[in-house]
Formats: sequence, C-alpha cells, structure tokens
Amino acid sequence: MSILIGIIGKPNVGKSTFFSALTENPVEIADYPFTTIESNKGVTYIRAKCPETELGKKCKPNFGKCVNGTRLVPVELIDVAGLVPGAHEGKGLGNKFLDDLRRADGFIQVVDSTGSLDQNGNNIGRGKFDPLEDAEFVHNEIVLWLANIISDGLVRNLRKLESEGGKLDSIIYEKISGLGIDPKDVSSAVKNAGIPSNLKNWDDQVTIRLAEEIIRTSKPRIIVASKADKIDQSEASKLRERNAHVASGDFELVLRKAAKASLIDYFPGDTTFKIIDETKLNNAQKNALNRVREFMDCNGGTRTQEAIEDLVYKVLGMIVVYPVEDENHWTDKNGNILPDAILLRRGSTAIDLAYKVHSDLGDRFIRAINGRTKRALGRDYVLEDGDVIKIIASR
Ligand SMILES: Nc1nc2c(ncn2[C@@H]2O[C@H](COP(=O)(O)OP(=O)(O)OP(=O)(O)O)[C@@H](O)[C@H]2O)c(=O)[nH]1
Ligand SMILES: [Mg+2]
Repeated sequence: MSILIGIIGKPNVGKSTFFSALTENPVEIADYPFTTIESNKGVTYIRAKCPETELGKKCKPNFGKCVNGTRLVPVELIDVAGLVPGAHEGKGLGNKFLDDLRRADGFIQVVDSTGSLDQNGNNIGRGKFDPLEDAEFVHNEIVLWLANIISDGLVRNLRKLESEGGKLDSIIYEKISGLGIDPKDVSSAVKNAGIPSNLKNWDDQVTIRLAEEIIRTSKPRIIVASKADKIDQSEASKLRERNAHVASGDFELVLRKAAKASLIDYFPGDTTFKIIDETKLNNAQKNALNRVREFMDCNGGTRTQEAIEDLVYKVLGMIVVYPVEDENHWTDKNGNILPDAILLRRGSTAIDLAYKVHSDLGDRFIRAINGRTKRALGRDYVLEDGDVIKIIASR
C-alpha cells in the first residue's frame, strides 16, 4: 500500500549506507564496488503533521508511529546493485536487478560528493571525477532498461495495430502495466515522444524517446551527494548550486545507532542531537559525535531524512490523507484514533482514496465525508494535505 522509492547509482557511492541509515536495517557496506548483489528492501518513515493535535487525544497508527504530533508515515525503500555504463548490454551486474525497481514511484540517485570514484566505482583519488557526471549515464541506463521492456514484441504489436486498428496508448500501457505508471502519463508520453505518423517508420530512437518521456514524468529522481562529511563547505555549496542534496548517510547511520543504544536523543531530521549521559561514552564515541555535530551545524543536519521528504513531498507532490470510519471521533470501527496515514499524489480525489484503501471500497463508493467540516463530498472532491475522510460505500 505504501509508496516505493529506489536507491540507485554507480557502485560504491554509498547507496547501502544511505539505505541502512534510513531503514535502520543492517546491510552489507564496504569500500569496494558491487558489495550489494541482491537488492535490500526496507521501510523508512517520513514526517507529517498528525491531526491528533486537533483532537487532544493520542492516535493509534496501524503502521509507523506518532511522536508528539509528528506522524511517521511508512515509505518502502529498495537498495539495488551499482549500475555502470553499458549495464543494459550486460556490463557490471547487467541491469536484471532493475526489474526490482519496476514498482518504484521515484528514485534517489546517490553520487559520491568527494569525486573519488570512476564510473565503475573504483577509487581513482580525491577530486578526480566530477561527482555529478554519473547522473546522466545512470538516467540513460534506466531509460534503456525501459526501452527494452517496451521493445519486447513491439514489432508484432505495431503490425497488429496497423491491420486491426486500436490505440497505441493502450498497447504501450499494457506492455509496462507492471510498472505502476498512471495511464494518463503514458498517454501524454505517447503524445510528446514525436512518434512518426506512419508506424512503419518507428525505429529504436522512437522507443528510446518514448521511454525517456515516461521516466521523466512518472519516475522522478533527486540526486543525493553523499559522503559530504569528507568535503569542504565551498565544494558543498557548488554541489547545492547544481541541485544536489548534500548529505552524509554515514553520519545519519551513526546518529540512528547512537539513539537506538540510548546514548543520544535524536529524532530523524532534527538539526542537532543531545547526549543523554556523557559518562556512558568512550573517547572514540565522543570524537565521532563531535564530528557529526560539526557537520550538522554547517549543513543544518545530516540532510538524509530531508532528502527523502523532499522527493516525496516536493518532487512527487504527495500529500497525506487520514481515512477513518467514524467521522466524529476520527476512529476505525474498533475505536482506534487515526489508524491510517496514506500518501497520495496531489490532485487525487475521494474516489482515488477509496480505491487506495480497498478496491472494493472504490467499487461501492457512494460519497465521502470531511471529518472536519462534516460536509458530504463527491467522488471528484480533490483531497487536501491532512484531510480526515470517511468513505461511505454501499453494502
Ligand atoms: N565518510 C563517509 N563514507 C561513506 C558514506 N556513505 C558510504 N560511505 C562509505 O563508502 C563505502 C561504500 O558504501 P556502500 O554503502 O557500501 O556503497 P554502495 O553504493 O552500496 O556500494 P555497492 O553496493 O558496491 O554498489 C563504504 O566504505 C562506506 O562506509 C558517508 O556518508 N560518509
Ligand atoms: Mg550497496
């Protein structure tokens, strides 16, 4: 039910570290390329303002939790093997593992802010490589992967379309139906990809243009320049100017572990932390935490939590909606307050929410009720961030 974000990038840039920091799952991390072979899957949480504060009562989330009115909404993450140029032709580990990303709603591409790794993830010395250079080839490999999926059986499909008629949009949509892409996005990509009016003139470049359009609109990406604890402020601001999120996955990992061990008070996304009891720390721990604090002071936190929240809220344009069964008490049928927090794209309607909760609820939808105003809402009501909604369905 939750959304899925894929963590991608060339080998050795810090993808698994970033994943582990966000999900608190221990995974293999090492300073050489292709440490990760099988994908790692986990759950992270993004912050939202919980309507419980308006009720003055504690909510009871089915998933995630709520801390002082900050609701933690689950988001699935998947960390895959490193991508190298030519992966679609089988270079490196090839791109078979990209199939694990089929259902992804968006991507976080991790790059190495220190510019020390060549395209295959081998260390060639500090600053020898433009940290953002991989952005383009990684994007191309994803596009070529999708183009391969579209190409499969395409000649036959196009021939059939010419002889029997039908809609190109529907054919393309069917081919990529496992990718969780909105049919509207497919139609607009078909429109914008410069498809020749005579389908006999369709060549590989057309397929690539179509794949590019689809990826651009339906699988957006942000760039995270990680390992930023190893660069100076002028390098960091240059990367920021080029739209990268400058972050340290490693420092976030340190903070999460220290918080779990009750050594510090730290809430993911905070711009600082508090040591609980100085006497419990050895010198190495004190030094490590001092370095983390210095980084946070300069950068406004480790910027790890912020990166994923930026992708979900700003780039993907998601809002959080709270479906309830009792519009007066904001509970489910067992009396649990605000049990679910659901992420939906901005512009989603009451009927979209009904289908997201349960396909049956969508099929039997009669109307919705706004939990705040108690007004009846039709199926086309456009949801707002933080809405509390009851759905009324036929029996
Ligand atoms: N200083 C610092 N080191 C980091 C950071 N993130 C990762 N590293 C180090 O970089 C190396 C590679 O990290 P991984 O997380 O395994 O990288 P990956 O991208 O998953 O690598 P592959 O699975 O091989 O593609 C390890 O030695 C990490 O400890 C960071 O934010 N700061
Ligand atoms: Mg890895």
